Amino acid sequence: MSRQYPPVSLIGAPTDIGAGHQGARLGPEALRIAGLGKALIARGVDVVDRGNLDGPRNPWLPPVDGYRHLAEVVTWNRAVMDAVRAELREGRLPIVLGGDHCLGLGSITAVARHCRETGKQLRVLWLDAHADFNTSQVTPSGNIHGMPVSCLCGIGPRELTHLDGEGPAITPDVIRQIGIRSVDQGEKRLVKEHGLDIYDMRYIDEVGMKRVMEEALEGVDDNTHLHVSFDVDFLDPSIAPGVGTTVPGGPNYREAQLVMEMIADNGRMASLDIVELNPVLDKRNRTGKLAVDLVESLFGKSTLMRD
Ligand code: EXY
Ligand code: MN
Ligand code: MN
Ligand code: MN
Repeated sequence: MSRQYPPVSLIGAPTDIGAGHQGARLGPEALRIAGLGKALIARGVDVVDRGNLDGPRNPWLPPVDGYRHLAEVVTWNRAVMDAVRAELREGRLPIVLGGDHCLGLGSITAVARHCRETGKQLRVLWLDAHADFNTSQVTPSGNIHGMPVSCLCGIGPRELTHLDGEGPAITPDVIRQIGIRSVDQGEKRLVKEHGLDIYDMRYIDEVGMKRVMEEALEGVDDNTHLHVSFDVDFLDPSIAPGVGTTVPGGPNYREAQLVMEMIADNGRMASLDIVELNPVLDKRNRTGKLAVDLVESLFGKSTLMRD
């Protein structure tokens, strides 16, 4: 028998407001067309698609004081935060369909607050090629999708570090980053300074994905809310070309599959982001379909019955 999952709500956030390429705003539709909802229903999950959130269009302007589109990023993230909060309060498992990764800010701010209110411990798995720990001083681009982790940890503009008016959502010890292989020069210094737990590709190559996941999931128990923030550029570009910021040398299909299966076996995932899918850069929605396939594994699909 497959495990019982809480009811799932799909929340589309069609924006590329934090990205350096346009097209991720089409991500929610690409995931729907790839069959995300149906695949979960086939796994026995109760799924409601809440449709898409509304927000400002992408004005496609250059950065101001180190940030591109800061006001619009704040508006989108408030909408995501409110939507995720509402679902968690109803005991549902929100899946944010991005959209670019700046949306992890709204999503995780809501999750962190829910954890404070319910007395749960929070663990965030950040599956990504990038550390997303830039600041306005060190960013090479001004794109805020390169900054959500630092903002969540309280480093950034007040509008983002205090999105819910309460203060930084998390401390760095809550996060485990997996698949990292692109960290900018100034960003490197910052991640060291703040002690981020990074399982980069070199470490994955040396010890193997199984051990990496055992370490990343250590201590995730019944009192833990596990949030998975899945940036599709985590995957090797040879299998996932449909993203704006490809970086070679990422996890292959089997490694990615194992990541998802081990999260499913752990059984504590209570919220999820799927971000950075850019169908404009994809080939026949191949990356969208792969993301759906991996989400099926996250929800317990495995070759053999293991439970
Ligand atoms: N580190 C680069 C920057 O800050 O511009 C690239 C960031 C890409 C972020 C993608 C979503 O993970
Ligand atoms: Mn809950
Ligand atoms: Mn990212
Ligand atoms: Mn990334």
